[in-house]
Amino acid sequence: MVKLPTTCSLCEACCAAIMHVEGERILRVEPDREDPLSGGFICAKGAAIPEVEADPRRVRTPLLRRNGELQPATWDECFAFIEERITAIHAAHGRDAVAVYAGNGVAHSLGLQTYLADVLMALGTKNFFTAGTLDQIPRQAVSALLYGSASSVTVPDLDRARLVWIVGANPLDSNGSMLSAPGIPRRLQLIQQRAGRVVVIDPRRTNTAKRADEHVPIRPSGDAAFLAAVAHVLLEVGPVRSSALDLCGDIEPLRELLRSFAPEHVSEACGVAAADIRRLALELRLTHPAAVYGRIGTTTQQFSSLVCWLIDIVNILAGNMDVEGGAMFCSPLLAQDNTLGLPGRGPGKRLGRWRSRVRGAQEVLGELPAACLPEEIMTPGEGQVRALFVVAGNPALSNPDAMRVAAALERLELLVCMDIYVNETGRRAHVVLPSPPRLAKSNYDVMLYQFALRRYGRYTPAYRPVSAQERSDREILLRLASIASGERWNSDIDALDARTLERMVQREVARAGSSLAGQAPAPIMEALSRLSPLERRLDFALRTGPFGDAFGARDGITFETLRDAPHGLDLGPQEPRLPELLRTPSGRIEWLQPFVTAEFGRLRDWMSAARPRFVLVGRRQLRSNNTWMQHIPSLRQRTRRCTLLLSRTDAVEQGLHSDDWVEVSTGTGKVRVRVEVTDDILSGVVSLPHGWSDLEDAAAPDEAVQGANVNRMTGGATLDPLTGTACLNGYAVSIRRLRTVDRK
Ligand SMILES: Nc1nc2c(c(=O)[nH]1)N[C@H]1C(S)=C(S)[C@@H](COP(=O)(O)OP(=O)(O)OC[C@H]3O[C@@H](n4cnc5c(=O)[nH]c(N)nc54)[C@H](O)[C@@H]3O)O[C@H]1N2
Ligand SMILES: Nc1nc2c(c(=O)[nH]1)N[C@H]1C(S)=C(S)[C@@H](COP(=O)(O)OP(=O)(O)OC[C@H]3O[C@@H](n4cnc5c(=O)[nH]c(N)nc54)[C@H](O)[C@@H]3O)O[C@H]1N2
Ligand code: SF4
Ligand SMILES: [Mo]
Repeated sequence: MVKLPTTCSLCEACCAAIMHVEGERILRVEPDREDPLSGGFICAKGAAIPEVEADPRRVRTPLLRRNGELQPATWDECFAFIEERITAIHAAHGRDAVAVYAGNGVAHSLGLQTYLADVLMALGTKNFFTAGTLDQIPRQAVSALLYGSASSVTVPDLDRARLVWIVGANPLDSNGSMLSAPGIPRRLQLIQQRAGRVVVIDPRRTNTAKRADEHVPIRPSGDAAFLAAVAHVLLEVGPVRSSALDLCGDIEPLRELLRSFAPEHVSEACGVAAADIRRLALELRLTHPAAVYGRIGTTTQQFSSLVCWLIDIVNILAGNMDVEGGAMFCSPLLAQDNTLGLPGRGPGKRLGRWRSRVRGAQEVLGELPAACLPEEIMTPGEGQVRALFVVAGNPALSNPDAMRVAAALERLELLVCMDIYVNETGRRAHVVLPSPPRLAKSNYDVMLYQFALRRYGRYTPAYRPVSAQERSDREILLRLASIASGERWNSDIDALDARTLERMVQREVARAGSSLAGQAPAPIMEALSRLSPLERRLDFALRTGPFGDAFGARDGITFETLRDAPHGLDLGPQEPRLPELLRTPSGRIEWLQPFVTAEFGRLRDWMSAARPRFVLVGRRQLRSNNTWMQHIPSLRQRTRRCTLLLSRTDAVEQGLHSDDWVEVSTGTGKVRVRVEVTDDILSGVVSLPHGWSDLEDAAAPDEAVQGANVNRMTGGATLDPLTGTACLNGYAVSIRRLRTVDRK
């Protein structure tokens, strides 16, 4: 038996773990107590890795649809089939006819995220969609506008803060998001032990709210009004001086924008008493360091981009932006766009470089809103999507207007899914291409360490090579890239890989302000050649990163430094990064954005509009992982139920009891679920988790994990105006009691 250091990587916490391995089997997984970031924490999902890896439902060979059924096939057959269809579609209908949907799994896989870029480059399609427009894109788009880089997203410095506001997030169950901080329960407890305070702002009294010092039950989507009032109060008492505030330049226009948002004016609309808003704002003004942090409840609601903007404004006005213990910009070990090039200034980011064909939604950070995907498949005309690659995602379940998505998927001339299961999307595919098992993959959480509490990275090499029946994610994606670029599927992928790497090196050497300035590409390529192709990419990003040795130009880290730290390479806590981090043309924080004025107008309308009787919000439960892992035995527990949470007051009024069945509906669709009456949710708000499939549509029907797909009801119509992100929280629903006979 061997004990292998690894990273769980199932969610964003990036817990360090030790796998006990015997032969091909993972016997158990335990926390790695030597790891400086996670300090000995894993959750039930991490402990379930052995079950996931041994799961008989896992796809272990490629599948190809024959006579209407997915059947085992050889890799060669699958690639040849894809090549034939893609070549024909490209020839007849052009580049945009082939689309890509990258799911959440991409963010958790080194091979997928590294080589997906190669596929996109080769495809040259504007139809690139990701789960990001169902998730964090408003946060990143606002950062791109204000600071010139989508990576410039702050994390709350939990380890040093004295006050933290958690807005629309439930890290006790989600384990944190855009915040890689394993062991959130302990970290929050330590804040309290330091006599600090944790405040949770959420319509539901979540597990995080229960542990907090104060819970502010806010009306769904009331955050923009609430935070505008907080900013209003901060301006009234006078903002705290800081370098972030200085970098904002003249803030007079901000007073004008926020003038009408006094607490007394917004209180009714957001459901928080004016006196409480003032008290909370003053506490934030007077407690240092402190941080306001927002997640899913702030980025997938009615005013997502405006709320993200307001969170930054509040952090800046309260003197908490970019200070230790406050809201901190991270330095990852790998290069990213806010560490490369000249510090303090840059070209900035422009949104809307292209538009979606059917509804003209604007491009955001290189992608189009996922909510547009079904119409791009269903609407005839030039540029209609006819083929789709789904990489580690499950849009049939996770995307808004899910029934329409499912119908659209069935219309495709080619649907290729890269996944380890046949999920509700894969069930409709022509080809399913499985990733190799965990033991045959190397790992580094590129995207997630961007939001780590510490300057940290941890690399796990593959324990064994891929077998003759398996293909690495790199190989699969490079073969798809070959096909997309018009070459044969079996052309030399190492040569393709090397050409891409060489282009990356050339581009970096030529970049103004590059740490490689003056170096020739050839010796750099030569230096990289000591490693495997995937490790070369990592080495290049490390050595051109903020702590890298710039290929000998300075002292710093290389791939070997990382490799020699199997329990994690920790370069300490985050440090302030302004103004160096900025990549805006002005070299300032460009806070005054045109979208804000328009959004405040929309907010005023919303504040005075009639209220729906019920609005729905989502929730995550500890033993879940979006649309997958439902069926894993140790995760099928009572804590994970697909019930509609309903407040006791509303239950009495509606004559409903726990376990009664109801039909919940919107103009888009309806679901049937059981009620769970609770004291932990605001009256007028109901909550249903996502990720459950309806029994009739389940890829693997299983009574024991039966649920309802909430995305049958979410509309693809109301999108965040700046980013096209779907509104998955705070939309109106109707509730109707079902009698036993109606349930048939
Ligand atoms: N109503 C509602 N809808 C939501 C949300 C919500 O809160 N409410 N949340 C949204 C959010 S935040 C997100 S991120 C999206 C997620 O949306 P998706 O990304 O579409 O769905 P996931 O279930 O995360 O899909 C991950 C897939 O990756 C696969 N996978 C796991 N490991 C591997 C691997 O090693 N290789 C490969 N190839 N595949 C692997 C899994 O089997 C699974 O099918 O859902 C969104 N949808
Ligand atoms: N166990 C588990 N962990 C996960 C996942 C999972 O499926 N299961 N998914 C992972 C993914 S992909 C992500 S993106 C993260 C998400 O991580 P989180 O954002 O922490 O997860 P949620 O539980 O969805 O928390 C969102 C909270 O927002 C609240 N909310 C809804 N609408 C509003 C609103 O208008 N205002 C305010 N203030 N609050 C509102 C909801 O009540 C809910 O408590 O979790 C990740 N971790
Ligand atoms: S918190 Fe996330 S990363 Fe940590 S063990 Fe659980 S699933 Fe894995
Ligand atoms: Mo997500």
